[in-house]
Amino acid sequence: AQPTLAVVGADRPVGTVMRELLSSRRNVWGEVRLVSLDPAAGVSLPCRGVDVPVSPVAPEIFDGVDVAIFDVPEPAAEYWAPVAVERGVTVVDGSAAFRMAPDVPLVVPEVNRQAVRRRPRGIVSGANCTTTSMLMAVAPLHHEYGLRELTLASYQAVSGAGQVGVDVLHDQISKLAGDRTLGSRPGDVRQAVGDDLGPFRAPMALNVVPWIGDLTDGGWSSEEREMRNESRKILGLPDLKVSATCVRVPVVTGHSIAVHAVFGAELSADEARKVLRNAPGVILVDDPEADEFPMPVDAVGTDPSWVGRIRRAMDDPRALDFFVTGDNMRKGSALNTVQIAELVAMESERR
Ligand code: 2RA
Repeated sequence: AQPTLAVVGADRPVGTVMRELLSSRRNVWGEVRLVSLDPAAGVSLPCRGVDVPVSPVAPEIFDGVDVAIFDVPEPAAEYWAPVAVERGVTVVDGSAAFRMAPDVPLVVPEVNRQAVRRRPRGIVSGANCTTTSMLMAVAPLHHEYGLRELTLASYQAVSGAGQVGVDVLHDQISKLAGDRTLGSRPGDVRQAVGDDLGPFRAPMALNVVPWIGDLTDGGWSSEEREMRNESRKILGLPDLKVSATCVRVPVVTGHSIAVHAVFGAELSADEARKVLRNAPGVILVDDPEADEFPMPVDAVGTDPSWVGRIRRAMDDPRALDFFVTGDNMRKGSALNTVQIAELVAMESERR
């Protein structure tokens, strides 16, 4: 019999993308149960061409489920994942709750699919959305040339902060529309935007904000620390040097990363292009003369990581600079977790 899947958080934005993916990918699932954290859930939502009732989360909802994908905030994942595991479910969690636990594999299937096999806690984690898109391009180059160091700057969409982030950006843009004066200094949007900053620390419209997540030791944001720690874990390089600066930009969907990667061997931009052309889940878009660059406007709604602007560093023949963009709602979150769930299902079938 085909395995039973539960989607926990099916009514949230990432859950919505998951339902779209389940409706369009090769179907490996028997029953799909849609689950919400909302105790008043009861609506039906479309999935695989039919309306499926959404049940409020409860221990019994996991009875008979083989795999559960969680797209819920960390505290809810911490509470409900063990409840599901207790009932025999393999949990694929998209939150940061378990990512760095040594007994929980952290998986990007194109990079380290074999890691799903060892999951003593019954939980597999998907990585941070920025890390995932970036590693899709970095990992194939690492496998050929041996990665030594990463210097990263991210340009992250407001949807990474949830639907509220998207709503706040749209509200702020509406307030600014048509106003060419914008306060006493051109470009100073603070007054026009007002106090409603939503989940952000500063205005998002017509601005960039070099802060994502919480403050951690040494002034690093939690997002920057996650990029370092998760890259190390997924690539199996515990000593990899990683420095990231994570920045929120007024883009609705699509996280981008400027990457400076130092390798153990010399490589040319053409050699890198050849590797990336053959890498699964990567699209090479690298023709500046024809205005072809990887950008969120093009990557939104697509599965792969878009890579371009590949240059050999001017001062180091072992280093490359390039730009990566990926849809943070798809490969960054929903798609990656759905792929992991499919891997778990396939592997259980083989056993
Ligand atoms: C962000 N990476 O973009 C995070 C998503 N949780 O805010």
